[in-house]
Amino acid sequence: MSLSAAPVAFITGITGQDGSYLADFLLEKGYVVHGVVRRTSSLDRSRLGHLYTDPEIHNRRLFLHYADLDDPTTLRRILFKTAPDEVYHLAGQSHVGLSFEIAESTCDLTAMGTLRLLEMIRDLPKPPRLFHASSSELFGKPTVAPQTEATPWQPVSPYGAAKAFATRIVTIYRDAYRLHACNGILFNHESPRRGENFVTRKVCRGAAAIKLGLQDKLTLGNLDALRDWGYAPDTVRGMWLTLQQPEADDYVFATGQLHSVRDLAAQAFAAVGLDWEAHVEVNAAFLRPTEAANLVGDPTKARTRLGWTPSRTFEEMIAEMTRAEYDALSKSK
Ligand code: NAP
Ligand code: F7E
Repeated sequence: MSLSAAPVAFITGITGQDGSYLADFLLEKGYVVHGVVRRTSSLDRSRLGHLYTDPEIHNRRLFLHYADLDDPTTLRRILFKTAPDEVYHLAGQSHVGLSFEIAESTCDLTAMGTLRLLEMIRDLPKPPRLFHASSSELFGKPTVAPQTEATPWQPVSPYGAAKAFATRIVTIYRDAYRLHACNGILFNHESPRRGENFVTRKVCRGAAAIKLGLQDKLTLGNLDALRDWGYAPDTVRGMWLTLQQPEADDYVFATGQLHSVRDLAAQAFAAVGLDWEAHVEVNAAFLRPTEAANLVGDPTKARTRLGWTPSRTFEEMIAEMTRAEYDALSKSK
């Protein structure tokens, strides 16, 4: 495909776990990809390193632009200049526990940031299709399980409340202005590129570090918490499938399987031949003021309409993540 005929994607949050996998996926499909990066004191964008250092890709098919969700003038200018066919809106403060500590900026970026982006898209000469990364945190403590696209929302965190606003405003703009705007209601999804302060990565890294003698103990919060943990590369495939449909719609992406933090620790420590109970301790500092519960998704709509299915089991994913931590820590030892 010639570059001028290639579809053009625009990703907010390209340096994050999902953004980096989505960039890999879209480049593989022949897209030209534009991504938003923030100015930081270090140029180390580790999740994009393999693309950034490839001269066939960087500044040929992958373009990075400095902007910020709270800098609408710049974002608007880049959107006009790049004229994307598809926008994937993944940027935001994504840590639920931290959203209690930095509530105002989390809500501004997540809720108002999405509204500002919709306003920009609405003004473009040819409005692109929009995917918004919504979250199972919408549901809070639902009374029905598993949750579907029709389950009522009752968020219990600043993050969840902000995602609820953002999700609803996407559907309002879809209906009011006929935008092709879609929500993916994403349940937890993990990978070796997960941020280090999310529980799966923290546990896999802790198990590997203890095995290598780099750490004695792993300190966690609520061991009884249950989550529906899927695999991030599967989720980004779902994002793309969502935007390829003739009608804009919302989809749940989930595995339908629940595991506890306890199960997670048992799996990760077993992967390096250790007994988790000998190494894990609990500290109330990692508990949250309120905690979502009973979150397990029903992906039937995504499966039947998009042909989407998860490619990894929880056990396979945790083994892969723990192996990746072990290899990385062994090299730096
Ligand atoms: P992540 O790894 O935390 O990445 C977040 C991305 O947002 C990073 O690229 C970050 O840039 C960028 N960002 C943060 N604040 C920004 C700002 N003010 N302006 C511009 N960019 C900003 O998150 P993720 O796991 O990839 O998740 C992607 C999206 O899906 C998020 O919206 C998240 O809330 C949502 N989601 C994720 C999950 C999950 O399980 N992963 C589940 C449901 C929903 P820096 O690299 O510069 O920090
Ligand atoms: O916590 C418990 C914690 O921070 C998972 C984000 O991607 O998914 C993610 O949010 C569970 C919670 O993810 C520790 O209390 C125990 O019950 O990995 P997490 P999250 O809060 O579920 C949703 C769908 C999103 O939308 C978010 O963007 O594990 N837990 N001990 C711990 N959690 C952390 N982080 N650290 C602990 O030590």
